[in-house]
Amino acid sequence: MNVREAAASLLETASEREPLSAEWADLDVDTAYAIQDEALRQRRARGETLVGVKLGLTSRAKQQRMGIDAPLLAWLTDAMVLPAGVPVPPLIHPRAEPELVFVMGRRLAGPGVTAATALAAVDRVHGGIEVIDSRYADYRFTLPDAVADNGSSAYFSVGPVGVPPSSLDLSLEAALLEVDGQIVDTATGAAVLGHPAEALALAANVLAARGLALEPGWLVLTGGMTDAVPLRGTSRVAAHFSHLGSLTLAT
Ligand code: OOG
Ligand code: MG
Repeated sequence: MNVREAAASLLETASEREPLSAEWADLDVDTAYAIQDEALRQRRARGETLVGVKLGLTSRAKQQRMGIDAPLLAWLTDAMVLPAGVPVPPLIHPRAEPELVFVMGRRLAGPGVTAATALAAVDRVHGGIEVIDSRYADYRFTLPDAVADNGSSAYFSVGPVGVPPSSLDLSLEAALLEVDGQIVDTATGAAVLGHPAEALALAANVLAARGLALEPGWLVLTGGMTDAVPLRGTSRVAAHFSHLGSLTLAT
């Protein structure tokens, strides 16, 4: 199997499959990012538009659940946007997680980007919910597997309230995750690498190593603040933020 075939096969996957590393034993992180980039190329060839990036595995809750202690980066396209009021389409084994979402005002290029310089390039911050859906059985994967699978990306929804990041202390911004009327988990922005701006800086610095930058208007999902909740058997999941409003997904 080569990079192009791996990307095409992951893009086509509509039910649980074995991890890529089961058949590609020496798959490394760099090759996995090449597969992710090739999958983006194939998505664009079928008409999707790049709208930004997401970070994954930036909180301890997520790292512990997945057994991986390093963050990852993945691509977001317009086909992954779930507009308000649209129910989550059928997926393999979807899970939802609350995230803080930046909208870039200016281009942000690494290396050497700090949390402070990163925040200065942001136009506004929103609350959001990401719906992940690993193509791998039981979400069992290595870091290269998850990178090749574009960070388990499926859909995401951005809440209606956006404010300049300077108007809030994002490390203290709280999210309550509600499933069918029960609060099942809570976290603040500090769960994300100490401050979500650290995740933004990381994204700029990791992209710089590949000759890329965060572009004006891009969305940046900074990573699940809490553990993700399975959507099977649920009918409604909501995230309530302390200053960034609420959003609800019908599941
Ligand atoms: C990998 C994707 C992680 C996040 O926010 O941590 C992610 C996974 O958990 O399947 O999107
Ligand atoms: Mg996520």
